[in-house]
Amino acid sequence: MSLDEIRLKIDEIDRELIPLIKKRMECSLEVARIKQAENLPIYHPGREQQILDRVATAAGEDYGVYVSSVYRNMMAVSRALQSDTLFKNAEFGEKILSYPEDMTFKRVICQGAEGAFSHAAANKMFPELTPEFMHNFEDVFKAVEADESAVGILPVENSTAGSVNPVYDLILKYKHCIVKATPVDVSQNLLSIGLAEEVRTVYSHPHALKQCENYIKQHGLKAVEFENTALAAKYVAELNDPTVAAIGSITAAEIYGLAVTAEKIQNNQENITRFIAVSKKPFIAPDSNTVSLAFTIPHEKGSLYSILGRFADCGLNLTKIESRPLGHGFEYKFYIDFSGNIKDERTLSLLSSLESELSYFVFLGNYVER
Ligand code: PRE
Repeated sequence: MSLDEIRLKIDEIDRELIPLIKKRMECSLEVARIKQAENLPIYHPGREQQILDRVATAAGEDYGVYVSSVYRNMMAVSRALQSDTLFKNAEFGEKILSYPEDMTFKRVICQGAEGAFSHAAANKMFPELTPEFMHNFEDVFKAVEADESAVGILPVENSTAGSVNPVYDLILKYKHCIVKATPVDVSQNLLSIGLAEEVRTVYSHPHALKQCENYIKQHGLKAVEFENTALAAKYVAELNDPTVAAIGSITAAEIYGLAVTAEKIQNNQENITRFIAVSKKPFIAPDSNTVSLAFTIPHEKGSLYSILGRFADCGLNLTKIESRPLGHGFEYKFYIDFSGNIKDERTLSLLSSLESELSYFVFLGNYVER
Protein backbone atom coordinates (compact mmCIF):
# COMPACT_ATOMS: atom_id res chain seq x y z
CA MET A 1 0.00 0.00 0.00
CA SER A 2 1.30 3.49 -0.82
CA LEU A 3 1.51 6.30 1.78
CA ASP A 4 -1.51 8.03 0.22
CA GLU A 5 -3.52 4.80 0.34
CA ILE A 6 -2.67 4.21 4.02
CA ARG A 7 -3.64 7.81 4.83
CA LEU A 8 -6.98 7.32 3.09
CA LYS A 9 -7.53 4.26 5.26
CA ILE A 10 -6.71 6.28 8.42
CA ASP A 11 -9.16 8.99 7.30
CA GLU A 12 -11.84 6.33 6.88
CA ILE A 13 -11.19 4.90 10.38
CA ASP A 14 -11.33 8.42 11.88
CA ARG A 15 -14.69 8.98 10.18
CA GLU A 16 -15.96 5.84 11.93
CA LEU A 17 -14.44 6.83 15.28
CA ILE A 18 -15.87 10.34 15.54
CA PRO A 19 -19.53 9.35 16.01
CA LEU A 20 -18.41 6.83 18.65
CA ILE A 21 -16.29 9.42 20.49
CA LYS A 22 -19.23 11.85 20.37
CA LYS A 23 -21.53 9.12 21.71
CA ARG A 24 -19.09 8.49 24.55
CA MET A 25 -19.01 12.23 25.32
CA GLU A 26 -22.82 12.35 25.44
CA CYS A 27 -22.76 9.50 27.98
CA SER A 28 -20.12 11.38 29.95
CA LEU A 29 -22.39 14.44 30.10
CA GLU A 30 -25.27 12.29 31.31
CA VAL A 31 -23.05 10.92 34.08
CA ALA A 32 -22.12 14.52 34.92
CA ARG A 33 -25.79 15.52 35.27
CA ILE A 34 -26.30 12.69 37.77
CA LYS A 35 -23.12 13.66 39.60
CA GLN A 36 -24.25 17.27 39.79
CA ALA A 37 -27.70 16.26 41.13
CA GLU A 38 -26.18 13.91 43.69
CA ASN A 39 -23.29 16.24 44.52
CA LEU A 40 -20.63 13.66 43.56
CA PRO A 41 -17.09 14.58 42.44
CA ILE A 42 -16.26 14.51 38.73
CA TYR A 43 -13.09 12.53 39.17
CA HIS A 44 -13.56 8.83 39.91
CA PRO A 45 -10.07 7.26 39.88
CA GLY A 46 -11.36 3.75 40.65
CA ARG A 47 -13.64 3.74 37.63
CA GLU A 48 -10.87 5.14 35.40
CA GLN A 49 -8.45 2.43 36.52
CA GLN A 50 -11.07 -0.23 35.81
CA ILE A 51 -11.47 1.10 32.25
CA LEU A 52 -7.71 1.39 31.71
CA ASP A 53 -7.14 -2.22 32.82
CA ARG A 54 -9.99 -3.49 30.67
CA VAL A 55 -8.92 -1.71 27.47
CA ALA A 56 -5.27 -2.67 27.96
CA THR A 57 -6.23 -6.35 28.23
CA ALA A 58 -8.62 -6.10 25.28
CA ALA A 59 -5.95 -4.46 23.08
CA GLY A 60 -3.41 -7.19 23.87
CA GLU A 61 0.31 -7.15 24.51
CA ASP A 62 1.47 -5.17 21.45
CA TYR A 63 -0.95 -2.28 21.74
CA GLY A 64 -2.21 -2.40 25.38
CA VAL A 65 0.00 0.39 26.72
CA TYR A 66 -0.78 2.67 23.74
CA VAL A 67 -4.50 2.07 23.92
CA SER A 68 -4.54 2.80 27.65
CA SER A 69 -2.67 6.03 26.94
CA VAL A 70 -5.40 7.03 24.45
CA TYR A 71 -8.02 6.24 27.11
CA ARG A 72 -6.18 8.12 29.83
CA ASN A 73 -6.34 11.21 27.62
CA MET A 74 -9.90 10.53 26.58
CA MET A 75 -11.04 10.39 30.21
CA ALA A 76 -9.15 13.60 31.06
CA VAL A 77 -11.01 15.24 28.17
CA SER A 78 -14.22 13.67 29.41
CA ARG A 79 -13.66 15.28 32.85
CA ALA A 80 -12.88 18.64 31.23
CA LEU A 81 -16.08 18.39 29.19
CA GLN A 82 -18.10 17.58 32.31
CA SER A 83 -16.76 20.50 34.27
CA ASP A 84 -16.84 22.97 31.35
CA THR A 85 -20.46 22.13 30.60
CA LEU A 86 -22.05 21.54 33.96
CA PHE A 87 -19.85 22.42 36.84
CA LYS A 88 -18.89 25.87 35.64
CA ASN A 89 -18.50 27.82 38.82
CA ALA A 90 -20.32 31.09 38.13
CA GLU A 91 -19.56 32.28 41.64
CA PHE A 92 -15.81 32.05 41.06
CA GLY A 93 -16.00 33.95 37.73
CA GLU A 94 -18.26 36.65 39.16
CA LYS A 95 -15.98 37.16 42.13
CA ILE A 96 -12.88 37.56 39.98
CA LEU A 97 -14.57 39.83 37.44
CA SER A 98 -15.79 42.07 40.27
CA TYR A 99 -12.26 42.95 41.42
CA PRO A 100 -11.38 46.65 41.00
CA GLU A 101 -9.12 47.67 38.11
CA ASP A 102 -6.73 49.76 40.17
CA MET A 103 -5.70 50.58 43.71
CA THR A 104 -3.71 53.34 45.37
CA PHE A 105 -1.12 52.18 47.86
CA LYS A 106 0.29 54.40 50.61
CA ARG A 107 3.28 52.24 51.58
CA VAL A 108 5.73 50.00 49.73
CA ILE A 109 7.54 47.37 51.79
CA CYS A 110 10.78 45.59 50.81
CA GLN A 111 13.11 43.13 52.46
CA GLY A 112 16.66 44.16 53.33
CA ALA A 113 17.97 47.69 53.35
CA GLU A 114 18.31 50.71 51.10
CA GLY A 115 20.28 49.86 47.97
CA ALA A 116 19.04 46.25 47.84
CA PHE A 117 17.78 45.07 44.45
CA SER A 118 14.24 45.04 45.93
CA HIS A 119 14.70 48.80 46.30
CA ALA A 120 15.32 49.11 42.53
CA ALA A 121 12.26 46.89 41.87
CA ALA A 122 10.10 49.05 44.19
CA ASN A 123 11.28 52.23 42.43
CA LYS A 124 10.47 50.67 39.05
CA MET A 125 6.95 49.51 40.04
CA PHE A 126 5.93 52.23 42.54
CA PRO A 127 8.16 55.27 41.81
CA GLU A 128 5.87 57.60 43.79
CA LEU A 129 6.49 55.78 47.12
CA THR A 130 9.57 55.65 49.37
CA PRO A 131 10.26 52.03 50.38
CA GLU A 132 10.25 50.81 53.98
CA PHE A 133 12.56 47.89 54.75
CA MET A 134 11.82 44.76 56.76
CA HIS A 135 14.27 42.31 58.20
CA ASN A 136 13.13 39.21 56.32
CA PHE A 137 10.70 38.06 53.62
CA GLU A 138 8.01 36.91 56.07
CA ASP A 139 7.96 40.35 57.71
CA VAL A 140 7.08 41.82 54.29
CA PHE A 141 4.09 39.43 54.03
CA LYS A 142 3.08 40.22 57.63
CA ALA A 143 3.23 43.98 56.99
CA VAL A 144 1.00 43.55 53.91
CA GLU A 145 -1.37 41.33 55.93
CA ALA A 146 -1.69 44.04 58.59
CA ASP A 147 -2.21 47.01 56.26
CA GLU A 148 -4.43 47.02 53.17
CA SER A 149 -2.73 50.19 51.91
CA ALA A 150 0.69 48.48 51.82
CA VAL A 151 2.20 46.66 48.86
CA GLY A 152 5.10 44.21 49.34
CA ILE A 153 8.01 43.72 46.93
CA LEU A 154 9.58 40.25 46.69
CA PRO A 155 12.14 38.50 44.48
CA VAL A 156 10.82 35.23 43.05
CA GLU A 157 13.38 34.10 40.51
CA ASN A 158 16.89 34.84 39.30
CA SER A 159 18.17 33.88 35.87
CA THR A 160 21.36 32.37 37.37
CA ALA A 161 20.43 31.15 40.86
CA GLY A 162 16.86 29.98 40.08
CA SER A 163 13.69 30.23 42.18
CA VAL A 164 13.63 31.93 45.57
CA ASN A 165 11.92 28.99 47.29
CA PRO A 166 11.24 30.68 50.67
CA VAL A 167 9.22 33.36 48.83
CA TYR A 168 7.16 30.74 46.96
CA ASP A 169 6.40 29.05 50.29
CA LEU A 170 5.28 32.39 51.77
CA ILE A 171 3.12 33.17 48.70
CA LEU A 172 1.34 29.86 49.31
CA LYS A 173 1.09 30.49 53.06
CA TYR A 174 -0.30 34.06 52.95
CA LYS A 175 -2.16 33.84 49.59
CA HIS A 176 -1.86 37.59 49.02
CA CYS A 177 -2.80 38.83 45.60
CA ILE A 178 0.01 39.38 43.09
CA VAL A 179 -0.67 42.81 41.55
CA LYS A 180 2.46 43.56 39.48
CA ALA A 181 5.70 41.92 38.35
CA THR A 182 8.89 43.18 36.76
CA PRO A 183 12.36 41.97 35.80
CA VAL A 184 15.33 43.90 37.24
CA ASP A 185 18.84 43.76 35.79
CA VAL A 186 21.13 42.62 38.56
CA SER A 187 24.76 43.63 38.31
CA GLN A 188 26.91 42.46 41.18
CA ASN A 189 29.97 44.43 42.19
CA LEU A 190 32.79 44.10 44.70
CA LEU A 191 32.37 46.82 47.31
CA SER A 192 35.11 47.59 49.84
CA ILE A 193 37.11 50.40 51.44
CA GLY A 194 40.40 49.45 49.76
CA LEU A 195 41.58 47.77 46.56
CA ALA A 196 40.21 44.60 44.95
CA GLU A 197 43.64 42.90 45.41
CA GLU A 198 43.48 43.35 49.18
CA VAL A 199 40.15 41.54 49.56
CA ARG A 200 40.20 38.06 51.15
CA THR A 201 36.60 37.65 52.40
CA VAL A 202 33.30 38.54 50.73
CA TYR A 203 29.92 38.94 52.43
CA SER A 204 26.63 38.75 50.56
CA HIS A 205 23.28 37.08 50.13
CA PRO A 206 23.65 33.36 49.14
CA HIS A 207 22.11 34.08 45.71
CA ALA A 208 24.60 36.89 45.01
CA LEU A 209 27.48 34.64 46.13
CA LYS A 210 26.23 31.95 43.76
CA GLN A 211 25.88 34.44 40.90
CA CYS A 212 29.54 35.46 41.43
CA GLU A 213 30.90 31.94 42.07
CA ASN A 214 33.51 32.13 39.27
CA TYR A 215 34.98 35.44 40.47
CA ILE A 216 35.10 34.18 44.06
CA LYS A 217 36.89 30.96 43.00
CA GLN A 218 39.33 32.68 40.62
CA HIS A 219 40.39 35.13 43.34
CA GLY A 220 40.51 32.51 46.12
CA LEU A 221 38.04 34.46 48.29
CA LYS A 222 36.27 33.19 51.38
CA ALA A 223 32.50 33.60 50.90
CA VAL A 224 30.34 34.39 53.94
CA GLU A 225 26.54 34.37 53.66
CA PHE A 226 24.66 37.46 54.77
CA GLU A 227 20.93 38.21 54.85
CA ASN A 228 20.98 40.76 52.09
CA THR A 229 23.40 42.45 49.66
CA ALA A 230 22.70 45.94 51.05
CA LEU A 231 23.00 44.83 54.69
CA ALA A 232 26.31 43.15 53.77
CA ALA A 233 27.53 46.49 52.34
CA LYS A 234 26.45 48.28 55.52
CA TYR A 235 28.29 45.70 57.66
CA VAL A 236 31.47 45.90 55.55
CA ALA A 237 31.46 49.71 55.83
CA GLU A 238 31.18 49.38 59.62
CA LEU A 239 34.07 46.85 59.78
CA ASN A 240 36.37 49.34 58.03
CA ASP A 241 38.73 46.52 57.01
CA PRO A 242 40.23 46.52 53.45
CA THR A 243 40.46 42.70 53.42
CA VAL A 244 36.68 42.40 53.65
CA ALA A 245 34.24 43.26 50.83
CA ALA A 246 30.55 43.00 50.12
CA ILE A 247 28.96 41.91 46.87
CA GLY A 248 26.08 44.16 45.88
CA SER A 249 24.77 47.07 43.83
CA ILE A 250 26.51 50.33 42.95
CA THR A 251 23.64 52.09 44.77
CA ALA A 252 24.53 50.16 47.95
CA ALA A 253 28.18 51.32 47.58
CA GLU A 254 27.01 54.92 47.28
CA ILE A 255 24.64 54.69 50.25
CA TYR A 256 27.15 53.05 52.61
CA GLY A 257 30.26 54.91 51.46
CA LEU A 258 32.13 51.99 49.87
CA ALA A 259 34.24 51.99 46.72
CA VAL A 260 33.25 49.84 43.72
CA THR A 261 36.51 47.93 43.37
CA ALA A 262 35.38 45.45 40.68
CA GLU A 263 32.31 45.87 38.48
CA LYS A 264 29.88 43.29 37.04
CA ILE A 265 31.53 40.29 38.67
CA GLN A 266 28.57 37.95 38.15
CA ASN A 267 29.20 34.76 36.08
CA ASN A 268 26.41 35.55 33.68
CA GLN A 269 26.46 39.10 32.37
CA GLU A 270 22.73 38.90 31.69
CA ASN A 271 21.68 38.43 35.28
CA ILE A 272 18.01 39.22 35.84
CA THR A 273 15.78 38.88 38.91
CA ARG A 274 12.01 38.80 38.61
CA PHE A 275 10.18 40.68 41.36
CA ILE A 276 6.50 40.61 42.27
CA ALA A 277 4.32 43.07 44.19
CA VAL A 278 1.75 41.58 46.59
CA SER A 279 -1.31 43.17 48.17
CA LYS A 280 -3.89 41.97 50.70
CA LYS A 281 -6.73 43.30 48.54
CA PRO A 282 -6.91 42.15 44.93
CA PHE A 283 -7.11 44.33 41.85
CA ILE A 284 -6.80 43.39 38.19
CA ALA A 285 -5.62 46.05 35.72
CA PRO A 286 -7.42 45.82 32.34
CA ASP A 287 -4.12 45.26 30.46
CA SER A 288 -2.96 42.44 32.80
CA ASN A 289 -0.85 39.88 30.97
CA THR A 290 0.17 37.25 33.55
CA VAL A 291 -1.95 34.93 35.69
CA SER A 292 -0.66 33.08 38.78
CA LEU A 293 -2.31 30.07 40.41
CA ALA A 294 -1.58 27.40 42.98
CA PHE A 295 -3.20 23.98 43.21
CA THR A 296 -2.77 20.41 44.31
CA ILE A 297 -3.58 17.49 42.05
CA PRO A 298 -4.74 13.95 42.76
CA HIS A 299 -1.75 11.70 43.46
CA GLU A 300 -2.50 9.66 40.33
CA LYS A 301 -0.64 8.66 37.20
CA GLY A 302 -0.84 11.36 34.53
CA SER A 303 -2.78 13.91 36.59
CA LEU A 304 -0.25 16.76 36.17
CA TYR A 305 -0.02 15.92 32.48
CA SER A 306 -3.77 16.13 32.06
CA ILE A 307 -4.07 19.47 33.94
CA LEU A 308 -1.26 21.03 31.92
CA GLY A 309 -2.85 19.70 28.75
CA ARG A 310 -5.97 21.73 29.55
CA PHE A 311 -3.87 24.93 29.45
CA ALA A 312 -2.39 23.87 26.11
CA ASP A 313 -5.90 23.14 24.77
CA CYS A 314 -6.86 26.74 25.60
CA GLY A 315 -3.75 28.03 23.77
CA LEU A 316 -2.22 29.33 27.03
CA ASN A 317 1.53 29.61 27.39
CA LEU A 318 2.89 28.54 30.80
CA THR A 319 5.82 30.74 31.81
CA LYS A 320 6.60 29.16 35.17
CA ILE A 321 5.87 25.95 37.03
CA GLU A 322 7.14 25.39 40.51
CA SER A 323 6.39 22.56 42.91
CA ARG A 324 6.67 22.99 46.66
CA PRO A 325 6.42 20.13 49.18
CA LEU A 326 3.21 19.88 51.22
CA GLY A 327 5.22 18.74 54.21
CA HIS A 328 3.96 15.15 54.31
CA GLY A 329 5.38 12.40 52.13
CA PHE A 330 6.32 13.39 48.60
CA GLU A 331 3.19 15.37 47.81
CA TYR A 332 3.40 18.80 46.30
CA LYS A 333 1.57 22.02 45.71
CA PHE A 334 2.03 23.39 42.22
CA TYR A 335 2.46 27.06 41.49
CA ILE A 336 2.07 28.22 37.89
CA ASP A 337 2.24 31.44 35.89
CA PHE A 338 0.85 31.76 32.40
CA SER A 339 0.46 34.57 29.89
CA GLY A 340 -3.14 35.71 29.70
CA ASN A 341 -6.02 37.78 30.94
CA ILE A 342 -8.97 36.37 32.87
CA LYS A 343 -11.37 38.51 30.82
CA ASP A 344 -10.73 36.01 28.02
CA GLU A 345 -13.75 33.70 28.19
CA ARG A 346 -11.85 30.43 27.65
CA THR A 347 -9.31 31.34 30.32
CA LEU A 348 -11.98 32.19 32.89
CA SER A 349 -13.90 29.04 32.00
CA LEU A 350 -10.78 26.88 32.48
CA LEU A 351 -10.01 28.47 35.86
CA SER A 352 -13.64 28.11 36.98
CA SER A 353 -13.58 24.43 36.05
CA LEU A 354 -10.30 23.80 37.84
CA GLU A 355 -11.59 25.67 40.87
CA SER A 356 -14.56 23.31 41.15
CA GLU A 357 -12.62 20.14 40.28
CA LEU A 358 -9.49 20.44 42.43
CA SER A 359 -9.56 20.06 46.17
CA TYR A 360 -7.08 22.93 46.62
CA PHE A 361 -7.00 25.79 44.12
CA VAL A 362 -5.92 29.38 44.74
CA PHE A 363 -6.15 32.20 42.21
CA LEU A 364 -3.17 34.38 43.10
CA GLY A 365 -3.63 37.20 40.64
CA ASN A 366 -3.76 38.55 37.11
CA TYR A 367 -1.40 41.46 36.73
CA VAL A 368 0.76 43.53 34.47
CA GLU A 369 4.28 42.22 34.04
CA ARG A 370 6.69 44.58 32.30
C1 PRE B 1 -15.54 8.94 33.16
C2 PRE B 1 -15.03 10.33 33.40
C3 PRE B 1 -14.58 10.74 34.62
C4 PRE B 1 -14.40 9.84 35.77
O1 PRE B 1 -13.21 10.10 36.45
C5 PRE B 1 -14.51 8.44 35.38
C6 PRE B 1 -14.97 8.02 34.15
C7 PRE B 1 -15.19 8.46 31.72
O2 PRE B 1 -14.99 9.32 30.85
O3 PRE B 1 -15.19 7.26 31.51
C8 PRE B 1 -17.06 8.97 33.24
C9 PRE B 1 -17.57 9.31 34.60
O4 PRE B 1 -17.67 10.48 34.95
C10 PRE B 1 -17.83 8.24 35.57
O5 PRE B 1 -17.88 7.07 35.17
O6 PRE B 1 -17.98 8.57 36.76
